[in-house]
Amino acid sequence: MPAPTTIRELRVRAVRVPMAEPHRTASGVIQESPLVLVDALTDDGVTGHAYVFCYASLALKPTAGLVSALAPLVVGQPLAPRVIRQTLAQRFRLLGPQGLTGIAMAAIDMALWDALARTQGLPLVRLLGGAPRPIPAYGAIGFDGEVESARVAERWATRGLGGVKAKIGYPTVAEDVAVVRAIRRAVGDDVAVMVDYNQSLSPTEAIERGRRLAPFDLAWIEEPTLAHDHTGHARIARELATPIQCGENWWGPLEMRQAIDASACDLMMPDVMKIGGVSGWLEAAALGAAHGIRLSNHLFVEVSTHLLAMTPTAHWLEYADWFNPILATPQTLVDGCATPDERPGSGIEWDEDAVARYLEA
Ligand code: SMN
Ligand code: MG
Repeated sequence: MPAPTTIRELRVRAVRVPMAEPHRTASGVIQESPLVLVDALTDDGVTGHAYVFCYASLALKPTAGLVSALAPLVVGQPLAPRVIRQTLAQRFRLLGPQGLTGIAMAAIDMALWDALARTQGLPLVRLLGGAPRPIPAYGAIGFDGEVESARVAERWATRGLGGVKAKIGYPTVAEDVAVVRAIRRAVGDDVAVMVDYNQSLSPTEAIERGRRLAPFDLAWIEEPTLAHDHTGHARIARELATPIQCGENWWGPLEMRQAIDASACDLMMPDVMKIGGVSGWLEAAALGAAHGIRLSNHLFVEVSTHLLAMTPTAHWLEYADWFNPILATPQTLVDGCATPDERPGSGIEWDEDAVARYLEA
């Protein structure tokens, strides 16, 4: 038997990638993408790539520092991402596997899976026993008012996307209704329209506002209340006919299980980073399949395209191009769908010139 591939080195870099347009939500504005890039070098000459999104630039250096601090637990070990995940999880049992520690573990996990797929000469979707297939994509609309929201919605629809998702949660329900009405008018009845409150309402307000949005045939209402308030979400889901969507802020498959146990929502959209990397997603996909719950992703378009393609209950791909400036081969869309391609790995290659430009000293 050949000796198992081992991990030779972890390289960690931090970049701040400017956004073409700021992304406004009911819970704050994102002006740039603070990303930590991880390269996992193996002893057979393969390098795996992954990035994590720190949301706020102030978290960039602490996250990069955490990933670097974990290198001694990883370097010299066999390239077995699920084993490494257990080692790291055990290491963080007392400190806690959430927040920056969770992000650091996911960064390593995703880089190791990318390396493993490359070592095997397979795209990630095939390594995981799936096959490339097209996943329908939707585009994002910021918290930008009636006119701009309708304009952006029309732009996505013209590009062939079958769905659009608008940030709402304006000061009044009348404004929410006006924005959704304008979007529906702009895209017609055949494009799916979703809305995202980014946790900005109380459960009671969410029920009141959700009822006023009923005439617009929304595909879902996302995070109407606090992300970790599963009981509150369950109340909303019980009262409204429109499906409730949650998941981008769940830390690990255990929290997803708690949300399922609470009947918190109808649809789920784990974030591959917060759910625990590729290893965490595999557990989430199994939970989704066992419970018959449709799953979408949150950001991380390339690796999520591979993962959705092998997820039995895959629903929508959230498309975003924010991180494209540092990617040599960003995910493409054809007829409004993303399909993982046949290159080995999870679809991530750096544009090294761009990385050098945005590198944080
Ligand atoms: C979102 C929020 C914050 C940063 C990125 C994305 C959002 C989404 O809730 O659903 O895409
Ligand atoms: Mg969201």
